[in-house]
Amino acid sequence: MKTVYIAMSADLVTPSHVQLIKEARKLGEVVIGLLTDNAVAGFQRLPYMPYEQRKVVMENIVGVKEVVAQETLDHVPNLLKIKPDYVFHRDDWNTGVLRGTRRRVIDTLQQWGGELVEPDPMPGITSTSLKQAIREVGTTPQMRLGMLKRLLEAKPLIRVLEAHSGLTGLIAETVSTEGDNSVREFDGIWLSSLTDSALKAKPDIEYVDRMTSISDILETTTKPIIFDGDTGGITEHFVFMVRTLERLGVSAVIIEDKKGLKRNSLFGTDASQVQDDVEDFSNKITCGKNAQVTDDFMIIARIESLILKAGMDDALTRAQAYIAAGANGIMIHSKESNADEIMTFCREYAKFDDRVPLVAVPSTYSRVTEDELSEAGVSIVIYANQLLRSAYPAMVQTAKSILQHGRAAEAEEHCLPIKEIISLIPERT
Ligand code: SPV
Ligand code: MG
Repeated sequence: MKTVYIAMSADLVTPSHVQLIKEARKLGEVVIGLLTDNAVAGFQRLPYMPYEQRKVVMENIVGVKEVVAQETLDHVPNLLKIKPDYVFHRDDWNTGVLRGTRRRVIDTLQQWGGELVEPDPMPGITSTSLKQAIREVGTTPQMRLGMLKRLLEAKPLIRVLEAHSGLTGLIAETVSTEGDNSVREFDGIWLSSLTDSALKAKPDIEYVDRMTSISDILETTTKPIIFDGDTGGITEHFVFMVRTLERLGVSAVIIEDKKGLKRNSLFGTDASQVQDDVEDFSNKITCGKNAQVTDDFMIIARIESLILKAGMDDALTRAQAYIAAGANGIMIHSKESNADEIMTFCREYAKFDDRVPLVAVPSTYSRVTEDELSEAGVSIVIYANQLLRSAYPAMVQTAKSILQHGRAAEAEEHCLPIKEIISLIPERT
């Protein structure tokens, strides 16, 4: 009996998958190389279903002899082990990020006279229509909540973009760029207190109601959400915040170790701000952890020592204390124009025996690259305010142009065409 190998991620199984397996079955026994979460995360967004769930589905499809894990996008390691007579793949990977993978499959099969078989894609099912279908299906609070932990296990660096409305949520959800071997996307969404407040023309002082923006963003997105919880309020209130966020399917809350009237960190010492006592803030973390219902919700402790000029030793002592109190992550914040103090913190942090994922927010030190942060041990990079900061000057420019010219014609070239704005959000039928 000959062997046919088919690699797939099988997140949304369609008649096209079943058809492919049926055709493959005519040539031999079908082995599915099911891409692990790590393999998929390396080149596109994480599957909705974790590997184990996708495996159960594929093992129960008629015609599948065996499901094996494919740990990389590259089929070669599995091909060398299995030495299949055929590899089946839809004839849709000659261009785009998979073309290099296809080339290596052909070269490897040649070693034992294997053959690549490429049936035409099934009419009516394109990857675009599938992506659209997935977005329509959406996600559940439980699935979304667990997604951040899964991402942390599957990817060395998680890239998170701020959103403050349904529309900016859509940008974080859908914008992507294609490189040679991967599609780059944002992995998650940051609900910033600064941009939520600025949008309502209020200062960032824990005053505005954030529920509308959470609700709008939940509606237009499926990616994991990290909520900027400010100080978390008093401990007795924070426990309710934890449960509310969990119920909504938010993956993590970041709380900062300040007390009293909170001001935005980027004021630094220009505004009077008071850092919380280590013991009190640690207690808040522990109470939050005790209050949560799910296993996957993360409480991330944000250290303001560098912002408030309390020194590196203070920052490191607090990191240790907050981890001991149960924090699932540490965000170290800085408002310096370069990443030097962040890098020093990372170097010292790497020596800790007990470590949790590190979060950085390179707003003022924006020249640092994701690769440099990742190399230093950072797991989550948050782009905390760039969407709102870029939208505001564009809107002011348009307003000025209309005033200057006494008409809107000159502003048109900077505007989204009317045809596009009216169809930007598809109507649900
Ligand atoms: C926010 O985005 O609201 C933050 C990050 O908390 S910062 O503005 O840098 O304090
Ligand atoms: Mg904030």
